Amino acid sequence: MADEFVLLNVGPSPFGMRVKIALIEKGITCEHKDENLAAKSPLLLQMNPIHKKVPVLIHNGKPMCESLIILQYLDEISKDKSPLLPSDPYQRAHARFWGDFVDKKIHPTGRRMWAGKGEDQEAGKKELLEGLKVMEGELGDKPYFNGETFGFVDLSFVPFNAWFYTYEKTGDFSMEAEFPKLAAWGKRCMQKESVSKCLPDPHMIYDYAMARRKHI
Ligand code: GS8
Repeated sequence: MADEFVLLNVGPSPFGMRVKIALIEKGITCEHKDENLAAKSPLLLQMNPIHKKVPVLIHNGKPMCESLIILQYLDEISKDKSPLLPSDPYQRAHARFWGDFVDKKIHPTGRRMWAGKGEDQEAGKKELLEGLKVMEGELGDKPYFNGETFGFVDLSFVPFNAWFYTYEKTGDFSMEAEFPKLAAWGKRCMQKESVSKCLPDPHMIYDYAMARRKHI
């Protein structure tokens, strides 16, 4: 019997986008089920009873949670097709470090900025810009974070390319002017079909963020 994959997700989730891109990179066919986070399905609550969050990837009935862990799982079960993590153990640890940095220093600070107000928003902006500066330094003059090929760190970070517009609008700065290497990297990644297929229109993300903001 063929392997069965089901992804529980919501469209604007940068974490879900990671998994969608990885599935395409790995050539894995998957059923997609959209969740409503305001009324979570019994399936989501059953599959991710601890965090109750998306994405959840269900492989032959067995759930996996946490996007970076899901990416590593997909890489392990499909090693030969579009490898995501480098083969060298030190380089693998290095890539995991940067994926974790995105989760700790980009996503929460960006959210604090677009969802926050006043001093909180300013503090979020300051931290986000610091985080983006560090990412720009890590990318340097390489085409991708790992060097010549799209890999784990690119995949962890690229969904935020769809969020950059929201960051620019709510933080009143320009990615192109402040972080030209990241802006060019984002465009480079968008040339990959797996990425352009999975990243929503940045204006849609902005509308979603502004609508959410009213309820936070
Ligand atoms: C984060 C998942 C998450 O925050 C990962 O998969 O990498 N560390 C996890 N998911 C959000 C949607 S995206 O903002 C979520 O499911 N939120 C529902 C809730 O908090 O109730």
